[in-house]
Amino acid sequence: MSETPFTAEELCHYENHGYVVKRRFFSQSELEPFTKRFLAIVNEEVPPAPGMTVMRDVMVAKGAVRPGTRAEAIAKIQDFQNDPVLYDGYVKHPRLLDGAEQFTGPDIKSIHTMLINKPPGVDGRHPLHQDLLYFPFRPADQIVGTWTALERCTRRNGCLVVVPGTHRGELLPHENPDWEWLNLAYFGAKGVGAHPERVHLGMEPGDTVFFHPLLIHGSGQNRTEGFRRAISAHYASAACSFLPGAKPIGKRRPYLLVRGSEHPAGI
Ligand SMILES: O=C(O)CCC(=O)C(=O)O
Repeated sequence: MSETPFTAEELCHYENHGYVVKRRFFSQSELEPFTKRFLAIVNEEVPPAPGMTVMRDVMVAKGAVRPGTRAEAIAKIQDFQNDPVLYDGYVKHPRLLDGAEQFTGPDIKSIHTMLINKPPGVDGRHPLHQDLLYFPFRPADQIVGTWTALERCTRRNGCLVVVPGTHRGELLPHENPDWEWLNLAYFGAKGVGAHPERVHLGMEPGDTVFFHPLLIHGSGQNRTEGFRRAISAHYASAACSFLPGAKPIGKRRPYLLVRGSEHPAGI
């Protein structure tokens, strides 16, 4: 097993609360290529890699907001497994994999990738939800998400919000909340709303949260003039098994081995 980047207290925090924040896990110079690459893609200086989705914010797509720049139009890019700057630079970063390995074990697959761009001037909220909804395999304890702040994230610009301890519950049914503006596939856990025990995770650039796929989390509106950006990946043990009747999401979102060995009966 690789060396863990976590202290015993940090692991205990993850176990009890369902997440742990590692401060300054990436340096500013390590983050810069990710923001630059994102801007190059949205400004059409670099074509999106095969399989990548560049998603516009719903308010822009529906004409309710006229963005001043291309970057102001975009909610996120996802599935960047064919973009070497983002995938090799972030998802395959040995430090991040050492962290993920603590939860997945030694044989690690990357299962989802995103760079979330919360521009000023749109609603952009992400309702409280559980990411396990998107992963048709188990056990949940061998899946982990990582989310790294590319900017300072505060309550004012829509930082990540978590409900500690909810990783010990079940996967809840999800639905579209009754909001006027909701980005595509931003489902919320049914009946959760603005949970009274939610905690706002203020983060500095490079701070990285590792979180359990059952942890209820989301994010608020960006009420500043600047952008709130983060890069995120999910990992699972290659030994996870598909739920009965479930299938991989296909070529579009391949589960790719990033450390260790394949498991013939695994994902
Ligand atoms: O970065 C955000 O605003 C929230 C992202 C998130 O929770 C998700 O995409 O599952």
